[in-house]
Amino acid sequence: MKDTEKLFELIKADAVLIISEKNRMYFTGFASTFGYLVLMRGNKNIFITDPRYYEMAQSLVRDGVEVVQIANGGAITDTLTEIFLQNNIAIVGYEDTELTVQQFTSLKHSLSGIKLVAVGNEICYVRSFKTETEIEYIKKAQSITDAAFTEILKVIKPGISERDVQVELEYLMAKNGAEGLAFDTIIASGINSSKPHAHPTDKLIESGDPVTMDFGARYHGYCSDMTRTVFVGQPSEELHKIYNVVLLAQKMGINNAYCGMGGRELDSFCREVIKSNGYEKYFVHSTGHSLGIDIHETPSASARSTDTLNAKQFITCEPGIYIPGVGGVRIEDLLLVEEDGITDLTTSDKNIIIL
Ligand SMILES: [Mn+2]
Repeated sequence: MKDTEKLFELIKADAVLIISEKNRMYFTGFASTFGYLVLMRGNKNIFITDPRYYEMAQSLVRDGVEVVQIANGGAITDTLTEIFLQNNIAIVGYEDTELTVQQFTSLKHSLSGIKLVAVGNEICYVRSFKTETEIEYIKKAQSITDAAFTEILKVIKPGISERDVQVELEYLMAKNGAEGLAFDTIIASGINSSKPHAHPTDKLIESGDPVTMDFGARYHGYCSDMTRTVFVGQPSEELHKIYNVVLLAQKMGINNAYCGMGGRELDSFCREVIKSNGYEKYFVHSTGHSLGIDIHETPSASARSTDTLNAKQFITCEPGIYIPGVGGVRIEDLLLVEEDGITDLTTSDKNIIIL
């Protein structure tokens, strides 16, 4: 659990209490719907869970995590208080980015002798640096996504509905090894494609339609994310032009990306191309985000980002242009930042595809 050492370097607390499902999964390597994890300095970590998970957790948690079963009928806070007392814990970090107000209030009430300090952002920061295993999971998730894209191209034709494309695409990801979805699949055709996060509808795809597909697979709990806009039959001159501008913007971002650059800098490489072609007001979202257990993690690439893109971090590059009543185009690749450069993990073709 090297990550806990990194975390304790950033915070002033004797222990950190992890309650959220995703952070528990991150620090224990074990997925469960119930549990409390106490991280302590010196790589002493205690995972408290109930009989549904106790036996399984013992064999599946990472090294350095002791599994404790909550006393039958006992309150979790009694177990926590005991652990804090035994280990001379006076200051406890909590996940301010994850807890509900109710959870926080109840924690504050039941752990009255303990000083609680917010450490949510520091946890996000530690999670943003991926281990080799996490990188492998994300690469695999992305390769599943690319494989599904190749196969869905055979399915898309005039007369098929957006919903049917969604279902087929999700099936293809599952067939290629996805254990689930990274997020709700976006399929937007024709003028629906001007809505960046459109939900798939029963609309039938017609000749000349752009079809934007934004989708991702989950593998060992880790996400992938990619977007392609393809055309069914010849697009209008305007949509063809928009496609070329978005493609140029995306390539400008990827080709100029480097380890240590600002997220804002990556955004501006893409945004400038769109701006110089007169479409600035139609690029209505940021350029990219990282991912991991969550589909959106830090760092981010936007005009307001203060993040740096460091080695072992991911970033998507996904500029888009959306014109209401006309349609939209988005192209998204997933990039891995490493000391010696950037790797584009998305292998699918992005030259204009006309089916
Ligand atoms: Mn994305």
